[in-house]
Amino acid sequence: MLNERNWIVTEKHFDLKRQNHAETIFTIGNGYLGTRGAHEERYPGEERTTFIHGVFDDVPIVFTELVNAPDWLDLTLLLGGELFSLSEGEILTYQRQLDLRNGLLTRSVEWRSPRGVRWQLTFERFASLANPHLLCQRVRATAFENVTLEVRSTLSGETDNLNYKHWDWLGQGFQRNSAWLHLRTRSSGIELGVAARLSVNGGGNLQQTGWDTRNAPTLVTTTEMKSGEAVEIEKITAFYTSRETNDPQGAVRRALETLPKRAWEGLWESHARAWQREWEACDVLIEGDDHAHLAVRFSLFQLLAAAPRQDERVSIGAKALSGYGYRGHVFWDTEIFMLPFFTYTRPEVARNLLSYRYHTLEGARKKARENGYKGAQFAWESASTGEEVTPTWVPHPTDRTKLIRIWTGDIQIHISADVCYAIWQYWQATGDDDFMIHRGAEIFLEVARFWASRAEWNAENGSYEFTDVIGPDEYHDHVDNNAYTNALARWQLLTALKVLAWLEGRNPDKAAELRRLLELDENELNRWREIGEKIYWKQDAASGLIEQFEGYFQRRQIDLRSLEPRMQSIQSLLGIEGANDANILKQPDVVMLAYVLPELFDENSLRANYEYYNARTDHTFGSSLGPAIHAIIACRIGKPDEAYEHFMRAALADLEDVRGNAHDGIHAASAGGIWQAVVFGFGGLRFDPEGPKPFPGLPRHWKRLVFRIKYRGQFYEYDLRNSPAGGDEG
Ligand code: IFM
Repeated sequence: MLNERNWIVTEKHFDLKRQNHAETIFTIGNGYLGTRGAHEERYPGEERTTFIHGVFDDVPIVFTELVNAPDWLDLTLLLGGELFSLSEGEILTYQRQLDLRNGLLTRSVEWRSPRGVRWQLTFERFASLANPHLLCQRVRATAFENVTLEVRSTLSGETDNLNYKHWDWLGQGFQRNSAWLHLRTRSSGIELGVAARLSVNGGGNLQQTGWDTRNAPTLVTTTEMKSGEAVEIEKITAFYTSRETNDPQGAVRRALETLPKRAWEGLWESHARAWQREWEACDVLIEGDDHAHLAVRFSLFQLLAAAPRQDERVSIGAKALSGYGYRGHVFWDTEIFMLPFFTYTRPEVARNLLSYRYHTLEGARKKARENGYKGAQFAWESASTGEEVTPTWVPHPTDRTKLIRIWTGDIQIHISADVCYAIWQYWQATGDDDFMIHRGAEIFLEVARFWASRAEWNAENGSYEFTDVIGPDEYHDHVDNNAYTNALARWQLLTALKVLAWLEGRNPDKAAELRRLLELDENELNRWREIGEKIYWKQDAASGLIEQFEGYFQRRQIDLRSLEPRMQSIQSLLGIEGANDANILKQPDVVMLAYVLPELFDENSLRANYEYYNARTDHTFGSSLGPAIHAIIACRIGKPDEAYEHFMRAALADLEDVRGNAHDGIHAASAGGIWQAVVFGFGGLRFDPEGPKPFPGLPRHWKRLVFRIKYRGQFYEYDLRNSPAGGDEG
């Protein structure tokens, strides 16, 4: 399936105005760290960041954030004494390419210096997938005059997060061609070792020197180049933190010492093989739509680049490892949007991501306790401990004199059920009983306990209610009986009972241990059933329409079409209160429910709810999480063209920056949603007792769709084609 087309993302022009968007797009990573695509040389306004999974540190307002690690890209080139910078001189040719097959980022430039010397330069870099502690760079430089080339490489511990500093200096070392730094984060006390080795091959009269400047050791090599002769610069950097070893600075030095003199080729081979194995598990082929095909692969690449393979104490944040957006915090984005991709193609990664929720269960218990509830309430935004890290107040986006109260951390409670939903889906898909026995079941029971303590009995209508919540649609806060929240709570409570019953049969000792540990008795279990069965639920019998929350139908009716064309979200147009009072949604809510729990909808009600809410959703500037879900439901009601429109809105969110915010980092949830839209939307994949089965409905112009999944240990590949008449064949 690994065909030759649609693997390369290309940038044809150097454009500083769009540099932050390009940095996001050209992010590379290996599941240990991610590095934005800043250039080797520096430019004003750049965001050169490397985030290492799990390296969080305290910061005002957002509590904690992923820390920008020391920059490993830095290479300053002095070409015949002139500083190489694309802002100076003349760019004769320019091309930057990310090869999605293997994460190789290449930049080829022909440049005439201000003094008129012509240079040909090729920069390459990759973050090894085979050994995620190693980062590799190579530069080939050819001058068309006899000149001196000077290469400087600084390892700087002065990096910051948008001006906020997290690193304290502990030590450093400097040798002929290598340097190392030992740092520690200020509050969380995570130690980091970083070392770099610089070698220059070619030219004559090679001299290596440098400066052992405190917190910025700099390696310097000069060589005399002859006109037309190529010189090759190789730089290998190693990172370790105290999260993996007690001796990070020793580990990085050893990592470099054991490498051969010229290490690129060997490291490249094992790296490229590792990527090939990844793609063999999950590649998607789309024939007839190169644009969509590249966008799908780009999304999968970014998910794979952020997928923790060696660490089960971290998860993927909303912007993966590619930008400052949401500061590395983890949302339901991971469980509901990204996880299905991993569950069905790379279950080992899915297990790690779910284990993160197990390891942060204490934080969820704390949150429940502090809010006066029982059990475990997962944080809306989570970081290393699982405690709530949603900011409470943030500066107003346009009026900096004002603060906005963010309520999601207080009352967007559906996430606790979403985590369980993802565990259940993983368990169904993999049959990983071990995970359910030792981790999943405890989470299920603790979350059920939370729901039961959060539910309120309403004697008047004879049901249990969840009042004062935020559902998936965040334009509406402080609402009562949000349909998504209530349905997921019901599902969770009743499924927790099933999980416990299963555990009692499968591993009675573990069941007894959990009952003892959690002090669970029959009364409590009966109460879960009673609440689950009596949760408030309202659906119009004739139309099948579900009210998103109590009173939603009475909100101010706005015809979205009357506000088009617009370049801002409905919330910015109407203000927070204005949007809250109106009937426009930021993202699917009842439609989201239709996707997550399809058994609650028959054909008519699926159509009725989709049509109703689709017309009232801010698809263009609401949440990026929405379009992929709308695409799936549009497929299910037989509207492939409309589905395709939603799908492309999701697929191009990053590559073409359709929302104008891709500079903050990739839309990782959307990336996961795109895979789901392909597989469960256009591919129509469903699971019944006999196994997975596709019910395809390809967009008219797609000739062929091929994808593969792993289900209960077996691989399945689907090769779906559009028949010439326009229908499709499985
Ligand atoms: O989790 C999402 C939410 O659904 C919409 N606002 C952004 C969050 C992070 O992506």
